[in-house]
Amino acid sequence: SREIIIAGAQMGPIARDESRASAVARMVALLDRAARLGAQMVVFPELALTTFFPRWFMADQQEIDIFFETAMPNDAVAPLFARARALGIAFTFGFAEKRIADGRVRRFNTSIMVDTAGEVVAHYRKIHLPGHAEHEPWRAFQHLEKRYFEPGEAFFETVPLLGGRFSMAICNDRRWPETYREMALRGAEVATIGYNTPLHYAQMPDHDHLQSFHNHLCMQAGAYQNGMWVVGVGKTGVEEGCALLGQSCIVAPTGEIVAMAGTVGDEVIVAVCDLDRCAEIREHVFNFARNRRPAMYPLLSAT
Ligand code: ING
Repeated sequence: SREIIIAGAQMGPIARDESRASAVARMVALLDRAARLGAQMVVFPELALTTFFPRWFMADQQEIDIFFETAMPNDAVAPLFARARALGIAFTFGFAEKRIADGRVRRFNTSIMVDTAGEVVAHYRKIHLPGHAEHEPWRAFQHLEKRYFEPGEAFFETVPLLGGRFSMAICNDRRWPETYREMALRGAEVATIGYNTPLHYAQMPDHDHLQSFHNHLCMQAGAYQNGMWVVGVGKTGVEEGCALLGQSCIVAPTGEIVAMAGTVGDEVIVAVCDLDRCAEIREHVFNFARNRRPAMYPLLSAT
């Protein structure tokens, strides 16, 4: 068996004016608690350093850019990197990334993977951006990810770490079956997925009561149909008046939820994840080589 103890570090609300130092201090406290529980890897939510700012329309780019990091690592997250390195713990977290690339400023909803030595070993930039690009005042709150971020242009890579292979996704990505299949075809054994999910979905309020069900449905199906561990970790609670879904969870390759958060605040969940258990699925019911027939799904690979 290849057992890794993985923790999900769920976070409660981050206020609009909460400092990076405050959010990072909370992350360090969660890391310490995860360490006491034996964790070797800690997964933090999407946009873990700031409030979920796409809930507001802002016209002024300078105001928007307050929520972005222009370097990573940076001084604000140094205490987190230092503590994790001292503890020998790998971790992932999401943040708003502003970078200069190809001679122009680019902004992404990004997640990074940091190894046990404190080195950034992978970036992932959110591929499926939900929401809308223009101010829509009819909504109780905005969801302007399509305005504030560009879609990621790199694929779902896998990273060798702690004796396994890890892939990152972010929030809306977890709703798309393609996310998990692409990761699994690339050999991923664990998918880490941070999320910020409002309980209210403005275009379809009749589904609001289904947010919890859909959250787990997607990750349990993704885990089972691809024989992967899935670690889904939310930013939760009522954040600036907007209720965000909790129920962070760790899902086994069988699709079973083996750990789940019970609060809507800062909370650590932990599970012993035997990566060899992926084979229970990938060598049998979802043996891709033996049973999958990609030639019969030509539209799946069509752009
Ligand atoms: N948030 C939400 C998510 O995909 C959403 C958007 C909410 C989509 C509810 C569908 C239903 O979980 C982010 N940040 O992607």
